[in-house]
Amino acid sequence: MRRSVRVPLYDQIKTRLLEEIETGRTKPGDRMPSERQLTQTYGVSRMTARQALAELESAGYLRRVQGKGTFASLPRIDQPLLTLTSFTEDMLRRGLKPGSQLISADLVPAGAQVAMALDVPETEPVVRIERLRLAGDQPMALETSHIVAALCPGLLERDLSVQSLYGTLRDHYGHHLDKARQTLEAAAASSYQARVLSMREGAPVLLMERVSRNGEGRAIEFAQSVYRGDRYRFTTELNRDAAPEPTGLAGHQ
Ligand code: 16G
Repeated sequence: MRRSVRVPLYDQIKTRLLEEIETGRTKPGDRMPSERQLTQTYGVSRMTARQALAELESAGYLRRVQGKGTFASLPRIDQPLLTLTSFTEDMLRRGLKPGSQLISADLVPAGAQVAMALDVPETEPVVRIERLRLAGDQPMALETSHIVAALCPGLLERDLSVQSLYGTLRDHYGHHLDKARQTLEAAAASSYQARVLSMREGAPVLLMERVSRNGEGRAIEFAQSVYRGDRYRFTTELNRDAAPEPTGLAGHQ
């Protein structure tokens, strides 16, 4: 290993092992190297090896099983449900490499559901983009975005397998997304979703629908996303407002 002066050794080992897991070269359940093996492979002290493993364990990338050894695992992405962020931003914030595979990009009439979400007539042409979203090489979500074509001329020619959609909408079309309304529900992966997301058919997925609006309240994007149920956990902060006392519950404390 190249001994970098700025990045501590345990951090370099941790990054190596993490890459192995995130790229799928080491699969969940595979045995991880022991402290002793790490000291031999990288020529580091036992303390350094221990620290690398401890950090991976606390980040959920490995599990120690008493008497059996240490095994790789994939943690869930803990996603707050309070801020309007893009997939690219979400992955970067977690130190993961965002990626996309473009499945399809077409110009289609909005149709009833999209028309209602984007406040346009059903015949309005919309750009429909279907992408598989990746963290490293791991499939995380299948996203279908709809944007009114008149709001983004030339969008179909842009390479959205390498560019962020939100970044493109902002930088090339001046659409700053300010707020969004999102719903979340559980479902079972269809055979198509299972194949694309490398899951078993019927495995749990989370369906999200999001309508994002600009500062003037105009609907810019309607997205339908299917997230792997085994890789995501959504977190939200709850405040107890000064809600009105429920009536008719006398006797309940
Ligand atoms: C998020 C959004 C999606 C949007 C995408 C843009 C949900 C739940 N999430 O994943 O609407 O299209 O970010 O990501 O729908 P990008 O800017 O990285 O392309």
